[in-house]
Amino acid sequence: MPHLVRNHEPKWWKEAVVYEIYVSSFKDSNNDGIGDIPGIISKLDYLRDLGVDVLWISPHYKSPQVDMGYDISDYQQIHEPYGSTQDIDTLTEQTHAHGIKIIFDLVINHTSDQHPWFQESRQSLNSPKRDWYIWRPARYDANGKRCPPTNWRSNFGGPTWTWDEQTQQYYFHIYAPEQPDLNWENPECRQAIYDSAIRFWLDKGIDGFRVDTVNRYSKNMDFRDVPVTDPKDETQLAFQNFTNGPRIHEFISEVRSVLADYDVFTVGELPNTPDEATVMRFISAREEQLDMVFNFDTVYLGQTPGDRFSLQTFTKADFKRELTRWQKVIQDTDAWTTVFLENHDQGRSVSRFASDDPAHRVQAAKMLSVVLGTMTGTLYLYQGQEIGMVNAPPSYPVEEYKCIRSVNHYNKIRKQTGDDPLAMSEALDALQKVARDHARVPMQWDDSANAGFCDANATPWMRVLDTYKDINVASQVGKKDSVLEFWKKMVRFRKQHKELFVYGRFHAIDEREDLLVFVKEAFDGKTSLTVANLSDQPQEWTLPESYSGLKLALSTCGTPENSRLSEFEGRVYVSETLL
Ligand code: TEU
Ligand code: CA
Repeated sequence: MPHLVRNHEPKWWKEAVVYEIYVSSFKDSNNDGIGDIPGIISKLDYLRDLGVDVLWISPHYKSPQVDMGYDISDYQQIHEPYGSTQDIDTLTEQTHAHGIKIIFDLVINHTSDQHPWFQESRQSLNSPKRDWYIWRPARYDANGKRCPPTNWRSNFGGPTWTWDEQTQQYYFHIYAPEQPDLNWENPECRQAIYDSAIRFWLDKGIDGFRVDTVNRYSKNMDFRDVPVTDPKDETQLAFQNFTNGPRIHEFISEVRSVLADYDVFTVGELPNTPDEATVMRFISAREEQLDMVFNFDTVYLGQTPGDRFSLQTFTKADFKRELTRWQKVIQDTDAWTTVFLENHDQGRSVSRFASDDPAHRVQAAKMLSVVLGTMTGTLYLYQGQEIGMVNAPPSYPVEEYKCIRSVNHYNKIRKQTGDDPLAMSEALDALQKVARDHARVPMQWDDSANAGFCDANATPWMRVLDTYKDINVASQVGKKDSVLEFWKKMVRFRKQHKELFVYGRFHAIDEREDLLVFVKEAFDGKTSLTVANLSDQPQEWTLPESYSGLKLALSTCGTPENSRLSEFEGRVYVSETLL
């Protein structure tokens, strides 16, 4: 039944396919082993051919790189190995010349401890910038031992508080000690953030921001202990106390009013927020907060909220439920959503949600492309996803994991268990499944040594995965059955029928464990049906009676069979008028 109402006001950023570039690992132009801005510029033709509309550039700002640039020491300078101010201006200009827009990462929950603001803040108790960060006195236990103000655990392990010798107080940090949280309660501090981190770049003509950990600006400022749930650890999970705090919407409104003078969009990270009503307040258009957010419920599958490396099992039913949840929530509302399975903080989707077995991974990657490419929302791809890159294998040595979160976790287990072999092998297994490192290895461009990321005689900052010989751009360009060419086709198809795929109404129509089947309806009555076999076994399947008028438009399989789906096959059927 055509519903004849256009629910979502059309916007360019709703229709966009956004591609995230992790600068360090995309393309190294000068063989120092670190990806850089000229490297990105050299690949703009590739990105245009892929069909992406927006580039999201991971933090390129000056940084000591304790957390890969999410620790910024100067918002207006460039991390030197990445290039110069001239390079970033050229990137913006060249990206635009390719008909592509560009957004930057906005990291304003915290700075680096090397930022001049923090340097000044830590000088003395009456520094004019003392209140720009969150300082609290120590507590003392019954034995007179000095303790942090709360027992909260930071996101990278260890306390959220670090002692400062000079001024004899603790400062607060949700992430690493080298990433002190800015005090958003201080209006002067907020204005400095807006000028330095936001207006400065908008005035240069960028098209928006991916907003880092946006729901953590406001905390519970009364700082009380949480109940002990993990007696083994000196700190306790407490993320509820620094997520979606009491003033969060007020702060985001203010940010929004800074952005209001520009034609830009924002996509905010909304970690640890599964509650639908809470999310709606961030994404409903009339709330005037963010244009859309990343909900992490799908990529968190298999992890414990707040405790990434405590692995849990999850089923295909869990995957389907989480993946499709926001499709329905935004329906009949003025809210907008995102479609994604990867970013620089997550393992590879083929490995996590399908199969990286060499016998299946090409089919599996294409199947995920069919699913994502026909879902409602703004579609995000992460570098390497378009060629079906997979996680590092179980044999990957622990020394190769570089991410602060991975390293901290491994060291913590070593310390807690006295290097117990079983515990250590479990820890390594967890890294192999969900470490952030899998997304951060060099992009696989060709089959030369170092995969074309840098020259053979250079040393990449992270080792290139051995899979580069089989999974790389050069071997897929122009090859009909490749993951890359499939993604290109999918992106074109999505845009051609954007009323259906970008904006359409969604409903799931099959409850079989191994199949994901959903229908999309455009406001003018056009219909499509997506079917995906999530298993490594063929499945008997025929088009449901009520949709028998639809015609096969696309399949991941060379010769699709009438009543049977092959392993990891994905298909899209559409109303005849669309063919
Ligand atoms: O990550 C945001 C964040 O809160 C994550 O810790 C998230 O909760 C986690 O991935 C879920 O397990 C952002 C950046 O994407 C990340 O790279 C940074 O390390 C972090 O912020 C700090 O800036
Ligand atoms: Ca370089």
